[in-house]
Amino acid sequence: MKEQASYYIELEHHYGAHNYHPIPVVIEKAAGIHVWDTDGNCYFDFLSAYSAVNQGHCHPKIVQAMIDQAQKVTLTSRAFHNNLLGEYEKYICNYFGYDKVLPMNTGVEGGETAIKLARRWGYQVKGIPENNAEVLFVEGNFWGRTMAAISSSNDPSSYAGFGPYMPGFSLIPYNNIDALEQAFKNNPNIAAFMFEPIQGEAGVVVPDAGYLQKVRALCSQYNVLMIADEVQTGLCRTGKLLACDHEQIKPDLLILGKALSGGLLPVSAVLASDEIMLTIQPGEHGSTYGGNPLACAVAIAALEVLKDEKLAENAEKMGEIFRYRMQQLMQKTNLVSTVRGKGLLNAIIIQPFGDNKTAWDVCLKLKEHGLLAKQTHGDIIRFAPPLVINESQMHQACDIIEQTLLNLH
Ligand code: IF1
Repeated sequence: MKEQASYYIELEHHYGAHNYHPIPVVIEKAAGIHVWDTDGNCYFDFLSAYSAVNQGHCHPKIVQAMIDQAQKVTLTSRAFHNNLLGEYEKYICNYFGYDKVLPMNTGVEGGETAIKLARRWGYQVKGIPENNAEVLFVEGNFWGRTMAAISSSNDPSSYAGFGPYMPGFSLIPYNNIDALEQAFKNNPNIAAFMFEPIQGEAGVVVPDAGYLQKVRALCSQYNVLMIADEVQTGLCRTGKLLACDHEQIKPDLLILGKALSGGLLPVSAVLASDEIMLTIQPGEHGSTYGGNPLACAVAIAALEVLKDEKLAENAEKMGEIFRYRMQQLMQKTNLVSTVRGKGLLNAIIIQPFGDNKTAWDVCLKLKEHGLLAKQTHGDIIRFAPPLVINESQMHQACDIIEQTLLNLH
């Protein structure tokens, strides 16, 4: 007997931690840009699991790579070699143009790994006195939920009530080159500057044109490692392979995650030069599942799909259509005050309406009309469909957004 959606929601409420407040929909199946709930209703997925399914849900080629490898060997640990890890490491290093990769699992593990590498490089190469390395972050950053990640956050919903916090982190405003140079001038112990080329959780905050190039120049000038967190902006999401590619700059450390596996299992990676990567010796960092053969096979397939299906170019084109449609919508209603983004990482800002209804209420209505999206920070709705969306699907989805917003009361 098929259970009601409420049955599944109740189970989660009773037996699961209450660390999320999901939109009330119970997904049972997914393929490409669509998901289906337990009642058989079909939805456009305009969140893409926070940009983890850029290739589309359950991409056949990536699923097949997983099935094939799962029937050979899935996990050897790094205590032994296997016949996938080296092939994957060579593939991803050549794909992004770095000497070496350190494979991990989640995005936040990638961030933690990058900070450990930066501190090591700071002591061994830059000559910062032991235990004095500083890593600089920007206000509004989000790179995960670990103690280090929340220690670098200025968002109380991320850090409040979890102290004491990790030392050696400081914050400057995002998209502010003067503040960056001032920080570098004032503190010779800064090992790295870690930031998102476009801020995701902050609400798709796009910095001024030229910001990335100026950051690159200042980091080089002051011998500070530039760490780009491309966990959400990378892998074709913003219309280029990497968001850094919009300004033709190359970070010293590149953090990837999410769509690196096409949404099949957690796979993350940190890429860097030999000078940086070799500051960590055997036994000084690692992970049970980091670089496991199953993840390697899946990640190679996921990266091949990005190129084979020209998903950066499609994201660029479909993103233009989306922002154009939203700008048209802004002429018809004052509910939407802003649309911003790059490629298929976009967001709109919703003005309060009705009896103090918010973006959450809009998302509930969008769900009723067959499109799933999620609000962030109260008044912002992020729209990030899988990069395989085509022109007619994009127009259908924009029709739903338009009809929903024009009929709100
Ligand atoms: C949640 C959003 C939040 C990330 C960037 C690293 C990580 C993330 C730029 C860590 C993770 C996820 C986490 C998830 C919701 C989602 C998210 F920004 F994508 F919307 F929270 F802000 N760098 N973002 O965005 O990767 O360890 O999760 O694999 O925690 O609610 P992870």
